[in-house]
Amino acid sequence: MSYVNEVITRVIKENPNEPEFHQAVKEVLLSLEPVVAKHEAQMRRDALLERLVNPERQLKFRVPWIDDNGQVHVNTGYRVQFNSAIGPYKGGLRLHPSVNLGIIKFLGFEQIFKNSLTGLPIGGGKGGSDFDPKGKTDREIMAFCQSFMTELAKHIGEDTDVPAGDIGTGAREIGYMFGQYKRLRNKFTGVLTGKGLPFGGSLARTQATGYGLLYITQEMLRCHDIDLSGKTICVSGAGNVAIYAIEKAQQLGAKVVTCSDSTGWIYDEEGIDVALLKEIKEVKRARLTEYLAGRPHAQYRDGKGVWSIPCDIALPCATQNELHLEDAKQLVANGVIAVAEGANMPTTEDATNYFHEQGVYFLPAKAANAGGVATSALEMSQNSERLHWTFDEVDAMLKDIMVQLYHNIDDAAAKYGFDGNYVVGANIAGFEKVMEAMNAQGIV
Ligand code: NDP
Ligand code: 2IT
Repeated sequence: MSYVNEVITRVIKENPNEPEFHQAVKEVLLSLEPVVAKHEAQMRRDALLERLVNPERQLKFRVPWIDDNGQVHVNTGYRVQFNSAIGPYKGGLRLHPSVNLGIIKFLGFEQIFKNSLTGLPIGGGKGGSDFDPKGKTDREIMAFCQSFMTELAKHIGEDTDVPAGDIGTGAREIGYMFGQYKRLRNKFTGVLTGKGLPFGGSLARTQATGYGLLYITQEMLRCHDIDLSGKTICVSGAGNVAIYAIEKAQQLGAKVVTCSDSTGWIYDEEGIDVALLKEIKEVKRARLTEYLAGRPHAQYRDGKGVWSIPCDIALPCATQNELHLEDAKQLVANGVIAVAEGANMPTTEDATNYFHEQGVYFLPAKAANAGGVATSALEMSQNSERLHWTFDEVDAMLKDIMVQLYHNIDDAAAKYGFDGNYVVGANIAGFEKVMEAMNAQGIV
């Protein structure tokens, strides 16, 4: 058995019931075969891949909190500090009832390579809880966040581990967590990113993941002599990533016709009204059904379905494994030319393979959505130097990072004979830097 397959087999055996983690490890390690072939003896001797797939530290803790009626609830909190070879652990906190250790491990593992691809000094980590923020009052959210941070604070710090937002964690949650950290530590530091603007947040962080997704998609298309302007786009999701992907796509002259949440989806053939979407999701925290009140000509359907709408470009921006083989077949039959992942691992393995076979340009999450964490690293820089950069400064750096990132993964794919395969390119380019750092730091 090849070294890579030996390690995959061990991961599956030693981490039972964690299918998302197995999926992420398989996808990365299999595409590293050409690099492993060059360094196999040393990598085996140093157990490099075994160390890569084992988190440096994983924390699981109790989070008790009291609701508005005086009832006590108990959730489980997680932080997986996966790899600090190139910088302090960095990655978001997911608050969603589906959260478990395997999901946090898959996200933390992906984050190692994503963060490496940004070119900035950040290691990989991820955390969260099975707490469900839906339907909770602000006071209940605060009670949860304070309890969660009371334990998490013992393990993080501006030079150790810097959490941020993800599904269910936005500016409100980061604000409550920051307040509790400061109170516990008596220190005002950049220990979290995605903070509010008055207390160290970076301009353009809110927009960064969605905007970055469009910057890299535009650069990839430009390099294939395709203009993004005038294209029809299907987006899934209606959260932070989806909203700012839609906004930037429209600014660049494309038409986005769909969005979705966990109850249903919208098809607006005149183009999604992004101001209305922000009002529903960012202000009212309501369901997508409300969209029809503002746009009566649009269509709302329960369940899933955005990938049935004909489009040139598909941008999955909701959650993992939301775009299946049948969806990929329908998209290809409808003439899709490019898919770029705003969410983490939204495309299943067989759907990804199908896109490659059919010659669809495919940008994987660790490259396509790296703009969010890259801008988080820019927030860390501003906090360290106690300065505040303008929106245009941060946005220009974000754009440069995404353009550079595209060429980096394109070059890495070509170097190993996988021209145009950005999955292989991203995994190899992300890994090589981490491997070099791990080798230089000895067996740790
Ligand atoms: P939000 O919580 O802001 O939005 C998530 C959206 O996806 C909502 O519309 C939500 O619907 C929908 N959704 C979430 N889970 C499910 C599910 N299980 N089934 C169906 N729909 C679902 O999260 P973000 O926009 O921040 O995150 C979206 C994706 O992007 C995630 O994969 C995240 O890891 C990734 N990401 C986020 C970054 C960031 O900076 N925020 C950076 C890089 C990646 P509903 O509200 O009904 O639950
Ligand atoms: O998946 C991700 O990259 C994020 N949720 C953002 C992490 C961050 O630290 O900004």
